[in-house]
Amino acid sequence: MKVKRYIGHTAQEAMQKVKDEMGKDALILSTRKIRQKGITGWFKRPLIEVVAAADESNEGNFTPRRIVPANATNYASPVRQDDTSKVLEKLEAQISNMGEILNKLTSGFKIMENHAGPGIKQEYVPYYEMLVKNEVNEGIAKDIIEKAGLIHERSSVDFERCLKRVLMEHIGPSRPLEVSPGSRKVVVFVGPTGVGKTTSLAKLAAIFSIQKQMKVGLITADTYRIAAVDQLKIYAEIMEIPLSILYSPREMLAALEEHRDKDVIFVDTAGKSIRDRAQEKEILELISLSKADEVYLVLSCNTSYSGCLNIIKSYSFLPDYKLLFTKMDEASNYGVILNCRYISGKPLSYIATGQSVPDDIEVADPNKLLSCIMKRVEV
Ligand SMILES: Nc1nc2c(ncn2[C@@H]2O[C@H](COP(=O)(O)OP(=O)(O)OP(=O)(O)O)[C@@H](O)[C@H]2O)c(=O)[nH]1
Ligand SMILES: [Mg+2]
Repeated sequence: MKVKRYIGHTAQEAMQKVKDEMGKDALILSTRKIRQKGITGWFKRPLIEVVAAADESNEGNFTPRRIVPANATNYASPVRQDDTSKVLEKLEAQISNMGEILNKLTSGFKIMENHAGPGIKQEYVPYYEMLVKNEVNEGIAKDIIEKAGLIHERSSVDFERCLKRVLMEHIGPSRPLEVSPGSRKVVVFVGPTGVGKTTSLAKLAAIFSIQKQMKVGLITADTYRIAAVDQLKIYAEIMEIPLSILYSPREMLAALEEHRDKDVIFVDTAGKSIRDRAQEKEILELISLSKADEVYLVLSCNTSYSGCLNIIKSYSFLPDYKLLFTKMDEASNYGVILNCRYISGKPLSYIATGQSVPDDIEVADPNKLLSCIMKRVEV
């Protein structure tokens, strides 16, 4: 099964792309209007995004089980109140993003002006700059360089090796999901809205059920939006995995009972906005009622440093969790992963690298991360 996103200037154009690539019977998962990137995008006609699925073995000859024309009637509808607030929210995010870019530029100039760096020995400055260029936060980069410097000065080991050692300690070992047949594991996905919780959950559900031949169950507690339930329903139908829908955390016990024979149960939750205390309570209830074995905090690699800081702070109510990163394909480098590891102290699990289910996810590889963070050394 392959899930892919198509963009067109009109619905017809996007649908034509779907037809051309996936065949005329591709399953349409969702359609929506999207704005073009950048401030100027708000003044241009919106584009149309269509997410479609097709069985890879049957591509071009796929018989849909059910067609869900999500949002299909929305094209001509006038701008509503919630659309306006979404536009404002996006504008705010873009403005804060611009602030972030300005900060980075200013700090870049500071490095150029004062080549000695922020209290760092001259010989280490190129490494500091390399980390900062790879979007490691300046304070974190300084701390890492200082730690490596201390090891270097106390030993005869060259600085680069010391730096790699310290970076490896901060990246830490990866802790992907381990499931053994018969021992039912409950895994809960939490995170901000739109980061890729449901898609990542579907990718792992497919890997565990199709590739690893485990008995998988799905539970969704995201009943705030009809489209959210439909999204997981479609994945569940395609993968032939049973799905239970919870309208209140209290229904968790009954749902678990429905999945009593499963090896692993994936629980999807609604995206949480920062400081939503009611939703925090609901997530905690879901975790405790399901006796969750693992919780994955899903974060997008597109998030700024201050964004990550706020998200990680806002999830400090969780007893424990692992970090799962998405949208690596849209990010320019890997510093964000190191920053989140450093701030949260929580282990890495998976990195998602695109929209295709189940292909675009991999176990976080510390060596690969290290070499990406250490790239472009200018010494
Ligand atoms: N480029 C890219 N897109 C991704 C990735 N993971 C998810 N997406 C896309 O991000 C969008 C949102 O994904 P969802 O899985 O619905 O996100 P969510 O966190 O469940 O969203 P809510 O339930 O609304 O909070 C979809 O268009 C996905 O296809 C990824 O690794 N790379
Ligand atoms: Mg979701």
